[in-house]
Amino acid sequence: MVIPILYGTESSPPVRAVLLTLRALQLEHEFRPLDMLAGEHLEPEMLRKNPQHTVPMLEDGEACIWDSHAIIGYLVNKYAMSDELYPKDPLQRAVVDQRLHFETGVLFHGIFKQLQRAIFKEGATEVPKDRLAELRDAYALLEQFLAENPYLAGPRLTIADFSIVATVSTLHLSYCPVDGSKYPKLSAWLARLSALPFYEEDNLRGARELADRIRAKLPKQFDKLWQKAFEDIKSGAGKQ
Ligand SMILES: N[C@@H](CCC(=O)N[C@@H](CS)C(=O)NCC(=O)O)C(=O)O
Repeated sequence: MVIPILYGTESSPPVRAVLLTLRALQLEHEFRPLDMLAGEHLEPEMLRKNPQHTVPMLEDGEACIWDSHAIIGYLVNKYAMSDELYPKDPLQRAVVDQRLHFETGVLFHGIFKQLQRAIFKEGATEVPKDRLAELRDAYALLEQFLAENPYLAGPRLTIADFSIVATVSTLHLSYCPVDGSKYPKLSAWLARLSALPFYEEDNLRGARELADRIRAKLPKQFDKLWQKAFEDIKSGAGKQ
């Protein structure tokens, strides 16, 4: 039997969104790690499979699918026993899709990638204030998304939670801890997700690895708040 192959690196938030989805589906798969710093994702064979050279990339038989949001929707559509993680009901699906687009446009490309550029390409040694303000605005929006429900797209866990927790946990551990006094629902949601079985293996390990690299570039901002963020996420503090 051919099993899906996931290419990527655990430090990448969108790769971890796929790992969380694969785990929820209990889907047998192979993980093929790519050394991005060595440019393995740019090898001709990989470019043939994904000319956009991004990870995650899923190979399922003859098909190559990239962009984490396309991958996790596909995995549920094709392999899930029910549509709970990605509801078929048009309105419920629209809410999940809105959250997924929020992850792509606002959290990942709008904020996370800009922060990465500032730190790793432009040599900033502190989180730029305007970026920090954008990140806090995004946290405030997520707090509103969670106003009525324990999960981002309603009463049940969906792929929107997997996609957003992979990025938010990274931002939380590296650039700006989610302050529970300002964002109590977001903080409780993070703790709720961090209590998932295998969360450490599927998300936290890679998030920590990346956060360690980022924080090494931000010596002044490695303070008690960051330490607390690490301890809380490990102990599941605030879980509800
Ligand atoms: N929106 C895409 C983002 C993918 C992305 O930019 N991944 C980064 C790693 S976190 C990457 O592959 N960078 C290498 C490159 O673009 O060449 C997704 O959700 O899959």
